[in-house]
Amino acid sequence: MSSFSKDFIFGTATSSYQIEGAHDEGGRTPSIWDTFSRTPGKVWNGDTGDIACDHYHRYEEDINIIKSLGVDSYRLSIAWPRVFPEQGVYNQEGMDFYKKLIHGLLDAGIKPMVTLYHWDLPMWAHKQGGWVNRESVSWFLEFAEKCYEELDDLVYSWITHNEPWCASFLSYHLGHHAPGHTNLEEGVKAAHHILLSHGEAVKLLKGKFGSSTPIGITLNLAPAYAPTNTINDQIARNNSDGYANRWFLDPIFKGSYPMDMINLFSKLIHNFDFIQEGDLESISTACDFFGINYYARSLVEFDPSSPMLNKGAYSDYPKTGMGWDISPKEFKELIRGLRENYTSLPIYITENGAAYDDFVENGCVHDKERTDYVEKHIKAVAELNEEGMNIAGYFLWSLFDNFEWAFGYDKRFGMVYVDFETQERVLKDSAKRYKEIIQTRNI
Ligand code: PNW
Repeated sequence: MSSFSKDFIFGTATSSYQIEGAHDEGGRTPSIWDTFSRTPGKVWNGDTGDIACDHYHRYEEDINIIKSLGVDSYRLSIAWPRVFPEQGVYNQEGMDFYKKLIHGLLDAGIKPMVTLYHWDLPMWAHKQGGWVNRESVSWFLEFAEKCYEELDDLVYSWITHNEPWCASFLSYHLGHHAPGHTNLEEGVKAAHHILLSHGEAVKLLKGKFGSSTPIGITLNLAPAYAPTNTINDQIARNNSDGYANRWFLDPIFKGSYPMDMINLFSKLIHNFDFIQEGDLESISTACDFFGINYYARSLVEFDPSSPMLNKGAYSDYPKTGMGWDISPKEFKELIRGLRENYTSLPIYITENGAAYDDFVENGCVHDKERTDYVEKHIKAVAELNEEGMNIAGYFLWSLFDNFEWAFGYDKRFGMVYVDFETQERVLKDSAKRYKEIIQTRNI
């Protein structure tokens, strides 16, 4: 048995577009996800976040659910188009929703961890190129500044960005997420501007605001493995690691982009002038903690026809409902590697969880597979801490079944089941088990 100290933070996480609904209320204007989800063929079943979990109207009931789980902290994100529905136009009503929500959490004894950007870029910003346009950095800073002004004395910690890889490469290069573009140069530029906006937002909080609220960034990291030791497979492994992980880790922690990836990208991108003098210094501004979203390892093999020279390889690991490998061992290897090569900052696991096909049976949801998945990863966290890896907290993704991006409502990640017809919420078995782990601080 392993135990957790009493100051270890157990939490759960959501994001604005995935749960709020009320897409046209309170002065909110559309984000790229409203547009993308309305574009035929982009999201499973044509699902949108118009209603989602209707959290915008039900946040009080939802705070009670969060409280009933016994978590120490709740990670939420702020919808930028609620706060700035048009360029330069601040909307107090939008901000007030988050004030009420955060006050409610504090009253319930729950520490709010707040992400500024979890992918709902306002359409007004997209119409000017979105993250591909360097101006996006100043738009983001204006948004961040308002959030700091209004909320900094209430939040427990800030996260500038959730998963820059998804917001850049998955969205502008691979086209699976909004805005659905398929251009490597756009992806690399978007990644750069997102990273730069992160560094500038850290400087703003610590400098002008003189705030001591901890601030960090969350990356999704997928440690890469190859099925064989052939040179070609090892090249594939290295490139996958470079594309998914090092392209973000290196600038944040080392102040440089990985040269092997610059070389690879330079076959398609001929001019890197968008990386300007001083940018990398800003991107590597010291943070207070590092957030990691971990779901699975990736197993890749060489593919001469693919732009990044790799493709998913056959893996015999058990899978979650997303088809992702259940890989807690690789999670431990990832954390050890980060400690060795990148950072000694406190680490928060800001997301970890699994999707399965759940259903309600006599008022219960017996999600044994999710419970197993969560137990395995929490146990790994405890063991990593026994090795001195300094993981400060664990946030289960997700509180609710919600709008799972390109998969719409087809994939359920919640520990609380949501009936999207009635909006009824039902605690799954995994939630009950999570509550027990938090109470006993043992696994
Ligand atoms: C993360 N991929 O997204 C997000 O932070 C959450 O909003 C999301 O619901 C959760 O993980 C589960 O998917 C990802 O395709 C989406 O590699 C897609 C990928 C990775 C992370």
